[in-house]
Amino acid sequence: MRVGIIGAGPSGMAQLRAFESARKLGAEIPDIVCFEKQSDWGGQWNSSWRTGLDAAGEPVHSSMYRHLWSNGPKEVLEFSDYTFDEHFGRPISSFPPREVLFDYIAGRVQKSDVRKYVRFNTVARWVSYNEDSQEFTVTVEDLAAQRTETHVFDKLVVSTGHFSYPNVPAFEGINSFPGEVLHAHDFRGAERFAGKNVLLIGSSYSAEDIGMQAHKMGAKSVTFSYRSAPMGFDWPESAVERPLVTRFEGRTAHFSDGTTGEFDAVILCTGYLHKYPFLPSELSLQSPNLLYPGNLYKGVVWQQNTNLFYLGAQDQYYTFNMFDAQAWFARDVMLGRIELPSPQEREADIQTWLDRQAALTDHDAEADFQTDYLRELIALTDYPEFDLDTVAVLLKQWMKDKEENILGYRDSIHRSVMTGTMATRHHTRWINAMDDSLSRYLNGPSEDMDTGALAALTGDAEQAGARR
Ligand code: FAD
Ligand code: NA7
Repeated sequence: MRVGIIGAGPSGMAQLRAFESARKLGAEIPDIVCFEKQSDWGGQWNSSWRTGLDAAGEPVHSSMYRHLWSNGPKEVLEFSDYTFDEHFGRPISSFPPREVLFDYIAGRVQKSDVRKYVRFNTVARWVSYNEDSQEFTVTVEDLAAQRTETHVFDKLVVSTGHFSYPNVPAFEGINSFPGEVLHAHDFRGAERFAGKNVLLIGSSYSAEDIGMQAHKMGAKSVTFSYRSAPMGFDWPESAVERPLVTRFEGRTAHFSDGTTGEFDAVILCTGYLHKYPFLPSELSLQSPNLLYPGNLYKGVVWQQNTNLFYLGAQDQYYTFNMFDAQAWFARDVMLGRIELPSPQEREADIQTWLDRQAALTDHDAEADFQTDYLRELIALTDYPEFDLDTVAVLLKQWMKDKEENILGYRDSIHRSVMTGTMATRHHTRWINAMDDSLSRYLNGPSEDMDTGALAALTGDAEQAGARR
């Protein structure tokens, strides 16, 4: 059997790891090739300053930015077969910055020697499926050699993510806005918004985090404009929520409640498109950003062609360990360890989840929904089980912490359900942390600073004293 994997972000890496885990336990595994258009793995977590096109002239994939710290507790995303304790050798805080999480996910796959399966700098251009031979033909371009090649597979895994193609709604007058207009995908850091009045359109994770990045970096004011509902956090004084922009006139935005505001910059935090330009429409997932996109049995298997698998296609409360659960499931379907039910039964199963999704009333219910989804998947494979009920409690606590202190929730600490280890408090409060590098994170402020300077830097005199 030949398995093709498109994308070596956390989901594709999970698929590689899933096969490796089976191989270690004595199973015969298929021939695997994973195509990754970037020069390294890590997907969104492998980010750079670049926007627009990357060095090879391909659309920049990552939407992450400087000073991006995990927006959920690491205890929710921890791998159950590779813990933070195992990777770092000591407890760390609950909300690490991007580079630290990149190090963690890369550490697991480096250890399991799966890099050999990945063709880096190789972009999937087109996929076709032959119904008679039941084979996929994948045309890829080796970007370094500037050469196209075709590869034939029996099974295909799509793990290219869905937070890279910006959803860009139109607003009257925005083309004449004299300041900067960008989508969250192209945001790389808020330093230049110091002293500026910033407008963010959208009311989800990107709006919240980029807005608070702007505040942290000294924006004069931060205004959020929502379509459906305000986020309702206890914002700092300089931040305010308004309903949707109806039009722009020069620098002035008009909101639907009749209020107006003058802005220096507009950031569209309006989400992303599911887009798979290398797939024909009959194989391509078309969905808004949902916890359960339709047409995927167990959120993974393409209903009309069960040789095709999608990983990480959901909106995400859980991430890395959910991709694992999906990858282990996809692996076992491919290896014939899990027999798929009839198309009608699969359809009924999908519908049950869609009905349940339609009835979700709030964020707590959404967290429970994805917890149950994960529970069902994990029970089907040998992916190491973990205490999902406790993780669900943690997810709800995290959302409560955000409500209580949107600038401070990342300073709270949580206990790992995998190891029982309590996270340590980070040496610097998030609002004061101006260096998001791995070395600064692990090594802390310079030891030769005097206590006063250290306290000023960390914003925590007591903690600084304790460290010394
Ligand atoms: P991706 O990470 O998007 O990886 C997809 C990979 O596919 C990339 O490496 C890409 O180069 C490759 N690829 C794409 N097209 C092709 C092609 N045609 N050919 C070959 N390769 C291709 N999650 C958290 O858990 N915590 C957070 O704090 C968090 N913050 C986030 C902040 C932002 C701004 C965004 C956008 C996402 C955030 N996420 C966070 C969610 C994040 O998407 C997941 O953690 C994870 O990266 C998804 O993994 P993936 O492998 O499914 O997709
Ligand atoms: P999300 O979570 O998909 O949210 C998209 C937001 O954009 C959401 O608030 C939408 O409002 C809003 N939106 C979409 N279209 C419009 C229009 N036309 N007008 C106004 N507002 C609109 O994307 P994010 O970027 O926040 O987060 C994606 C990932 O990145 C996530 O995993 C994070 O961890 C980081 P709605 O509520 O639908 O009215």
